[in-house]
Amino acid sequence: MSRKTRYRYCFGPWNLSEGQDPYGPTTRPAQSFDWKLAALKKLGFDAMMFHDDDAVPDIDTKSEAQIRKEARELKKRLDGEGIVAEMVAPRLWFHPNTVDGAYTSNDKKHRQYAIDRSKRTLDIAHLLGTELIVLWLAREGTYIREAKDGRRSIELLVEALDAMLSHNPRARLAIEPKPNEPMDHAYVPTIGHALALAHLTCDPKRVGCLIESAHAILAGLDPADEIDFACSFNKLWSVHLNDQNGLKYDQDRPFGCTNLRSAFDQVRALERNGYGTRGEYICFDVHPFRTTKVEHWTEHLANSRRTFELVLEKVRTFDEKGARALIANRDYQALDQRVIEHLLGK
Ligand code: XUL
Ligand code: MN
Repeated sequence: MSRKTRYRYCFGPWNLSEGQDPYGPTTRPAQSFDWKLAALKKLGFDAMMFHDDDAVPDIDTKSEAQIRKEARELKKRLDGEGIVAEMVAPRLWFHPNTVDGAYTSNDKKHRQYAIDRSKRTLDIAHLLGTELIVLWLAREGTYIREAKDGRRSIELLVEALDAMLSHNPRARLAIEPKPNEPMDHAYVPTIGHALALAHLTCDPKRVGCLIESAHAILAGLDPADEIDFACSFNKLWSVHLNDQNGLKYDQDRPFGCTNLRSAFDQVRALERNGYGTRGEYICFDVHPFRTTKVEHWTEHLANSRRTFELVLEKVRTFDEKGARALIANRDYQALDQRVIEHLLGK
């Protein structure tokens, strides 16, 4: 049992976002990386997660030597602050070369760009002291299904993963599936797809996954079941806990704010699987509401962590023995009510 796991917490610089949406500009002024790092420390978080260009801004304009130099400097800064780099993810959805997808672009030169940039991401991660690479396959899919050959796209994804696995024999690739947005349909929409894809690569043991609550909900799945599924393969290497109100755009709401019972089930699944005991972090991929004032800018992160800890208390005080007795008697009606009343403090 992992009853005494001391969870460690993480977020990324993009989680202190400025409020822009497709219909309107920012509502808070841009802040520097230093400000964000100071906020992370002040909130008492343990680690930061990075996109490659969070770690090395304007990465496409820099030489390999310069990228390495800046990554080393960042590592020193993080060490000085006592903050760990949890993972690095290649941001393969901004650059003009990724308009038609990155690894599955129909243009060979653009596919090469994506692979080269991913290799730089592995180098940066290594210099930051982590071998964990997160792959959110943002534009690997289509807007128009006939525009790409689905089977060929899977081959191209495997080629890209193999190139990364060979580039650094210690790197571990955690695929973060999401079923849609920005694409109409993504090629790797669920954890099942991610783990099946792992088995086509040259080193399946080093290809695992990251579960984001909102992405599972967008796929019509229960995030707690996704957690159990991934853990059955020992492949849950990171999580992006957050919340999502139905099948809409990806909302990245504070953890537990929409569905407390689902939050309970997710934390219970993490506990039962011993998540966090092998160095995994609780990462919150949450954003402030657009309406959030500057003076309240970090509260969605503090609140997500506070909710996690309160829900954890509920998980640890749930009458598991009583629940097992109800299950043995197939009295799921009573079990249902017991969970509700436990969450309501009765
Ligand atoms: C997108 C998303 C990303 C990844 C990191 O929906 O969740 O922020 O977590 O690239
Ligand atoms: Mn995420």
